[in-house]
Amino acid sequence: MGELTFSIIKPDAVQNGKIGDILKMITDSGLKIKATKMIQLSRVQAEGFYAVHKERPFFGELVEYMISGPCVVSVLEGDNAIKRYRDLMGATNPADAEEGTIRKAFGASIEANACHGSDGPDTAAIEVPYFFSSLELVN
Ligand code: RTP
Ligand code: MG
Repeated sequence: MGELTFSIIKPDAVQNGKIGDILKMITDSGLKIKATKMIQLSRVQAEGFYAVHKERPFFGELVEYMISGPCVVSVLEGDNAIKRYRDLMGATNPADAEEGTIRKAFGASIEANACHGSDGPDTAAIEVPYFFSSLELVN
C-alpha cells in the first residue's frame, strides 16, 4: 500500500461546479481515490481542523469560508502521495501557482484556493481519521 494523504475540495470549487474537474486532475496524476464524500463542515469541525492556524489573523475568515458551503473530502493513495498532491495543488496563493496546478486552474484568491492537502505524514495521520473511519477506505 502506498502513502495516504487527505484532500478537501473547498467550498468555492464545489460552488463553481469543479468537483469533477479536480477529481479528474487527481486521478490523471496517478493518485488513487481510496474514499470520498461531500460534507457540510460545522463550525466546531472547521475550527478543530484548522486549529494549527488559530493564532493567525486570517483564522476567523478561514473558518467562515470553510463553512460557507459543502466540501468534498477524500483520501488519496500513492507512492509519495503527500508531496505529489501538494505539487498538484500548487502554491497557496493561486496568483503564485504554476500552470497545470489545481489552484492555478480553479483558485480564486489566497483564501478561496480550491483545495487542501495534508502537508506531511504527521498531519495526514491526523486528518484522514478526522473525517474517515478505516471501514470507509477501499482496498
Ligand atoms: P491548506 O492547509 O488549506 O492545504 O493550504 P496551505 O497549506 O497551502 O496554506 P496554509 O498556510 O496552511 O493556510 C491554510 C489556508 O488558510 C487560507 N489562508 N488565507 N488570508 C490569508 O492570508 C490566508 N492565508 C492562508 C487558505 O485557504 C489556505 O489554504
Ligand atoms: Mg496547510
